[in-house]
Amino acid sequence: MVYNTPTSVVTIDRFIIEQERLHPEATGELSGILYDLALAAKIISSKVRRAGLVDILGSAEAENVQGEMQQKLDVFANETIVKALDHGGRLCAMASEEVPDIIPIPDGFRCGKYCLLFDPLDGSSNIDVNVPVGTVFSVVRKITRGARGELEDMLQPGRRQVAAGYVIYGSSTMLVYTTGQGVHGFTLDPSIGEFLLSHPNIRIPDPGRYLSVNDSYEQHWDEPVKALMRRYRGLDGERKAMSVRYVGSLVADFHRNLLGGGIFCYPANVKSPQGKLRLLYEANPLAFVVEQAGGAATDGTRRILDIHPTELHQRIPLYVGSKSDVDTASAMLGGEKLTGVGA
Ligand code: P6P
Repeated sequence: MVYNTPTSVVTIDRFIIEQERLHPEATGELSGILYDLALAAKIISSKVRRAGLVDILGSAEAENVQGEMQQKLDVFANETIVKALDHGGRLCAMASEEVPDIIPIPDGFRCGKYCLLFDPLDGSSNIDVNVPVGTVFSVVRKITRGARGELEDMLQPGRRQVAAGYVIYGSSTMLVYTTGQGVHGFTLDPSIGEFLLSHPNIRIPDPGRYLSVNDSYEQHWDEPVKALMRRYRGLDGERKAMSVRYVGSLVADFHRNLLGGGIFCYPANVKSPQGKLRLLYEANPLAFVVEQAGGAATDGTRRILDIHPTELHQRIPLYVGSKSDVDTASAMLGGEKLTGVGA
């Protein structure tokens, strides 16, 4: 991994403004969405970091409260994002993993030209064992007539995204995003409450070092998937074995592979015939990020960003990471050769 080490302290707000200046036609609405997402991330980070203190704080029935606390953290994260973004006048609707239907902009607030889709706190069950969790987000333009967002605005192929990224609440809190001008990472300095540019122009190493897959499902995979995993493990003599790293938290596994090179795989299996992960607010945003970092993403047969969604919470098999490793998946699973738009 090679970054242009920043020579000065660049806050995310300053970076967003500088990126906006690259687009004379920009109105600042997309920048406003990114500011508001960064604010929501700081608030969620503060709460997630204290989740482990529930027991120490002497709350009665720690087990129950801890369990309840986790569940509440999903709801808290969802409400934090909705409240941070529902009144800025930049969005016409939102969609959340936590909410069955689209979330309208409240009456009395102006509607904007963008839609936000997000998973507010993916992997929250990992919080009580201190495994990193994350927020994943995707922004698309409104395509329907009228002021208010509709389901059709949400059901756009991932190639129509104008921004996407994630926040990882790990050993540090990082916000990683793209607007189609490369991928940039910002680390939260809690002492000043600012996201500072720490990883400019992230490029995913290729070929990758890491294989992330839950092979407890191996018995449920079809033969091509089993052969693919044998290939990644170097068992068929066709390539060097990859190191297996899987923490069961999508954002954590994806982020490690983005920086270190590798592939995250969640194949379809008997339990989850369409895979487990969600297309609109997990696969699509991570696919946009990884392509902008020089990687690729497929469901095994199609480029993720070309898939036309049919349902808000639809699931999809996912192979995402270093391009040559994803191309191996496409070749062995009968998929299209991926060209992607990686910068
Ligand atoms: P499994 C967490 O529940 C999650 O949605 C993702 O963050 C993670 O990648 C996946 O599920 C793990 O699923 O079936 O391996 O436990």
